[in-house]
Amino acid sequence: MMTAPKIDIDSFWLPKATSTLAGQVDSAWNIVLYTCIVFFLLLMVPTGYFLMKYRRKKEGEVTSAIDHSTTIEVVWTTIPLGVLVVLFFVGLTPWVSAKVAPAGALEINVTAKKWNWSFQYPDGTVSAGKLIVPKGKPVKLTLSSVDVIHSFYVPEFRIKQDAVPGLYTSLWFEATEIKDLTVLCTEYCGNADPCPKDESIPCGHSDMLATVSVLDETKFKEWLETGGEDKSTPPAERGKALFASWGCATCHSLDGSKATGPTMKGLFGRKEELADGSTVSVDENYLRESILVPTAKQVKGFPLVMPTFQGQLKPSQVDALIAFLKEQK
Ligand code: HEC
Ligand SMILES: [Cu+2]
Repeated sequence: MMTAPKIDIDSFWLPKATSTLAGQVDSAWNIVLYTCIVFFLLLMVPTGYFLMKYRRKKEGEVTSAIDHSTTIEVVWTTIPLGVLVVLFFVGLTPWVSAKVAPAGALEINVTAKKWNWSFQYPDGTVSAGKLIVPKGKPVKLTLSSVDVIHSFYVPEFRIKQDAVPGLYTSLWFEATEIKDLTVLCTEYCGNADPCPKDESIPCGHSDMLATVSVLDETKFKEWLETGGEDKSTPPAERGKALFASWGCATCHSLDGSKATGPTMKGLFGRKEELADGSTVSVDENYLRESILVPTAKQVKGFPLVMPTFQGQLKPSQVDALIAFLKEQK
């Protein structure tokens, strides 16, 4: 299990709201909740009272038989109907605002897969596990999934939307505070089985966490220009982070154990047996090709299930991954 996200609670039960939509969602929630509480009490308190007052007090007592009252029926039909019609519109208004993104919103494609999120920007920059957005600008997310249904949820923004394979869904938000928040996958499902022994490797929807970093506009532009690369960290270290955030670790172990794919332990320099009977020695070119065109050479004993990372990872990210893989002795 990954560590549970820390969420600031500043009202009685809701996490601190930090999007422009959140106010509307919270008022709708409060109106529905308090209406329900009022009606619950209106029904339950008299029920309790009548139970006491009209209980059978002595053996053989017979209740008076009232079988019809048009007035009461009209009252208990029209009042709830009126209340429900009002509640419908109370819910519809924020729902419509949450569905329709303002023109000129920054469009980001979100791809969900077992068990991580990646975010693609209009200029082609792809960021895995980290959604970077500017403060005070509308952002439209278009979601899709490559495998099963996932559900994108940022409690502080009060937005949630399923990511469905073969379908695009969307939502939008405008962040109001410079802050790091957590994206949760709220798809209600058990964990994958079997899970890797290393508990820091995400396994299951409940482990599918990502970060939303809200930056001010200049910092955001800087980040986008450099493609989110922090050049001050050594490549192997960046590679390590990429290996985790791009989900390589779900299929490749670092400790020699066999998973969906071959282990990365001792990979560099070894002679790899391929499915067609030939062998190849693992060098930088082989690693690069394995990441970008996994179907080019199939390792003996493994299925061709690795997704291609061509067009997703930048050349410098592939270099960083290779630097990291070379260190797995
Ligand atoms: C869905 C599972 C899966 C994911 C995710 C995955 N791989 Fe693979 N990978 C495989 C399988 C299976 C093979 C062996 C079959 C083949 O050659 O395509 C493989 C082969 C490789 C090889 C060649 C290994 C060898 O022993 O010769 C390398 C290198 C590699 N993957 C790196 C990566 C990196 C880096 C990532 C993340 C960016 C990644 N893989 C993500 C399943 C996966
Ligand atoms: Cu999920």
